[in-house]
Amino acid sequence: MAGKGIPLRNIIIIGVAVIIVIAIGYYFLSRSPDEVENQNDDGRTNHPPMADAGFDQIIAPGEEVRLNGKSSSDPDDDDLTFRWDLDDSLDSDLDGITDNDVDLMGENVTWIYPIPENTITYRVTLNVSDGEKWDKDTSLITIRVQDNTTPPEITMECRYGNIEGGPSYIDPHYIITIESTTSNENILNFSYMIIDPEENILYHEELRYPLVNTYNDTIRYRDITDIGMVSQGDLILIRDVPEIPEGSTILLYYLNGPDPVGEVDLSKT
Ligand SMILES: [Ca+2]
Ligand SMILES: [Ca+2]
Ligand SMILES: [Ca+2]
Ligand SMILES: [Ca+2]
Repeated sequence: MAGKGIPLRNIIIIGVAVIIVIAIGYYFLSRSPDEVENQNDDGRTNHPPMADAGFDQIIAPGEEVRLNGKSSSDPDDDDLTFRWDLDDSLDSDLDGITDNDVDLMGENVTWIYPIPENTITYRVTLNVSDGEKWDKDTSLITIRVQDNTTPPEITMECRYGNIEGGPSYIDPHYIITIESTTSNENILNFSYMIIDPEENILYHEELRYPLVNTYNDTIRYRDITDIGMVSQGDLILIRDVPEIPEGSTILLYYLNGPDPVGEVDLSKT
C-alpha cells in the first residue's frame, strides 16, 4: 500500500493552497469594482471633484471677464487645480481637441477677449482635478456688440393650436412664425413684450430667456433657420397657460429701441 497513494503531506499542502486561493478570490470579488478602482496606495477612497464653471455672462466689447471656479468642490476636500479653456471652437494646444486647452490656470482668472465686430458667444470649459480624478463644466460668455445698424423690420403671423413635440407642448399654444425680416440679427439683440387689450404688460423679457427649454416656460423661441439669428421660419411659441386674454399683442424690440420692429395680435381664430 505504501507509495501507491498520494502522501498525506502533499494532500495537506494542496488543501491549504486551495483554501488560500479561495480566500484571496473571495476578498477581491467581495469588493465592489468602484471600491477597488478608487482606492489609493494608502487605502483611502478618492472621489472625483465636481466642477462648476460659474454663471453665463454677457459683457461689453473690451470688458474684462472674470471667471470663478469657487463653486467647484471635492467630496474628500482635496486641493483642486483649475484649468480654463477659453474657447471651445479653438484648439490652442493643437492636439485635435478644442475644449481641453489650458489657456489659464487658477480658481479666479480674468481675461479680455478680442473686440468682435458682431455679438459673439464663447463657451468656456473649466477642468477641475484633485490630482487623480477630474470633472469639467462649461459656461457661456457673450460679448454683446451694440451697433448702430438700422433696426430690422419683421413681419410675423400667428395661429393657435397644438404643436408637435414633447409633454411640454400638450397645451394649446399661440404659434408665431417669423414671416420675413429685412436682416437677420442676433437673437440676443431682441426683447419681447406681450400686452393685453388694455395695454397692460403681461411679459417683457430679453428674447434669450425663452431659449431655455424648461417644462413650464410660457414662451419659447424655436430657432429653426440661421441658428442664433432671428430669421424667416423661426417660431415663437406662447403657451396659453395661464390664459392670455384674447386680443393681446406680442411686440419685438431691437436693441431696446423705443419702437417695436415687429408685432402681431395673438388671435385664436
Ligand atoms: Ca477627491
Ligand atoms: Ca486642445
Ligand atoms: Ca479651446
Ligand atoms: Ca434663426
